[in-house]
Amino acid sequence: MKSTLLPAYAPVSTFRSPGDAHRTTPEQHTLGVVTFTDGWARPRLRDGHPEVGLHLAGSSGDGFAEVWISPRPVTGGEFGDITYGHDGEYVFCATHIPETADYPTATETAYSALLELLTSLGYPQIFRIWHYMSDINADSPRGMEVYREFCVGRAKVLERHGMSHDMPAATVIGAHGGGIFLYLLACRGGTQVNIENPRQVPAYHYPSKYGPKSPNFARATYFAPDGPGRIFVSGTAAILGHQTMHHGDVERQCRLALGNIAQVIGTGTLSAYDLEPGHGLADLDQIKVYVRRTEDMDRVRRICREYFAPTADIVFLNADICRSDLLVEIEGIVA
Ligand code: 3HB
Repeated sequence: MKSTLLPAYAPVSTFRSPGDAHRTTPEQHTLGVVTFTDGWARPRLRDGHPEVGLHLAGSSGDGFAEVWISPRPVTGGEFGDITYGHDGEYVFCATHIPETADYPTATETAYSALLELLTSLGYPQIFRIWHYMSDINADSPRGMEVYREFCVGRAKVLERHGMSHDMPAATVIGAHGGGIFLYLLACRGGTQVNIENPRQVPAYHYPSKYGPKSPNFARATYFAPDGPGRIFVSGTAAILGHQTMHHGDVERQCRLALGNIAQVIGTGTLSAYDLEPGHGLADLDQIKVYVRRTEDMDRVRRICREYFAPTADIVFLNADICRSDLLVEIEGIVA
């Protein structure tokens, strides 16, 4: 018998031009919009759903919009600094931490508020989360890298909630201004499996040389409503074990990042979680490729074309990455 707790559809995103981001039809409602352009904007409600603007330079001049759509009517709301849209099965939440000298405390406050909201709205299960932060590799006034300070604040909240090892696929990547922007997708229920890469040490167990608190995320998350599942692949880079490989060599870093994704979504890894079938890189869609140095963009684009389906939604963005020795990071979704 089917469980009535399971949602009947999986949330879908499309990449559109920013001008087209708010188009809806009677069958297609908007759960949330994230624009990637040459300026940032705090999360706000627009036409009844959340919209947040990230400053990331893309390969095309006008930028793009990541639009999360739902077949159901969406109710928008605000809770402190959080803007959200929900449809009875899923919620999209976005929040913003302005630039501050104290990211650990500000991150702790923001994460606590998010968890409180998700509990009170009744969507406790987070299955994908994204963070974009300015000055990600810069030192704070305390002399710690901004990314590491963010990890400290995040870890504190998750430890308190007993969720340290329970987090889903994530991205933490640089942005060109504005502090930290965070958005996530959560649901009431559904089958969720957080997946690790056998070639990589789980981020939870990174040694302290990468920061006083380890990052809290899985390499990918399989999420299945009452229907076919999808795999949300985290921001993935040239890391084996816990070490950055191929310093300074963008081509080899890019190929290793692609290899890591192939490993995570392939039959060998998924079968260990009783998930099937396995997938290949040609099955990845809604792909974001983050490239640290603008001069590497064309090279990375050429390499990615060898592996991804020509029909896939794919964008190339100029962004800093959580370790200063990483030159490329790639994320996507297998539908
Ligand atoms: C994270 O700290 O959650 C994270 C960082 C990344 C990629 C994915 C997740 O660089």
